Amino acid sequence: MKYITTFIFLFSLSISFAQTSHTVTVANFTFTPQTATINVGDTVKWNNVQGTHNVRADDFSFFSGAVAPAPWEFIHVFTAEGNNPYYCEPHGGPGGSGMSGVIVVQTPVSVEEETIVDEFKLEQNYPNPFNPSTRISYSVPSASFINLKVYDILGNEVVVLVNEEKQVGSYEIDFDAAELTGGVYFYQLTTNSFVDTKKMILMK
Ligand SMILES: [Cu+2]
Repeated sequence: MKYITTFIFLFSLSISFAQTSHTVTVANFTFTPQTATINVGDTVKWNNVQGTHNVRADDFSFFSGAVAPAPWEFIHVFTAEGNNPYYCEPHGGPGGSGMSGVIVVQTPVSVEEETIVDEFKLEQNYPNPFNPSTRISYSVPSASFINLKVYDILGNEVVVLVNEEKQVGSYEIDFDAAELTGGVYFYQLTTNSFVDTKKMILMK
């Protein structure tokens, strides 16, 4: 007896890179939040609401300009991974001293989803043993031409139960063996990518 089992998997890979804008509030000699963690491509807006300040990266990769009284906004887009320490020139210094902050830029985490679509399945008939009829169930994961036949113990074809295109779904079919002699029979489900055979016993 030959069993071939084919599983069909559908892998859907979705990666989202949502660009987000983050705000750092500048007030009371403090940047809030002091450490902001963002994704590559995100924007940070410093919003000075109180006092006279500026924003300058330790490495000078971004700079709001000369110290100026509130209100003002400064926007910078971060396009590379890494830590970006910065400070306010009159009230802080490089390396995190005084009025300072850090923008931590990360690569967005990709979201990977795996969906397993149902597989072809041929169930054991019920009841089994049986007399004179039994029910055979099978599942179709994608529209397919389905062939379901019954054979006797010698491999002779006894009856064709299904021989047609079926849509996705679960199916049942009754096999009536009133005309047959008792003994072992096989039923086989065949598609272009799947074959399975099971044994059933007609008790008379
Ligand atoms: Cu300041």
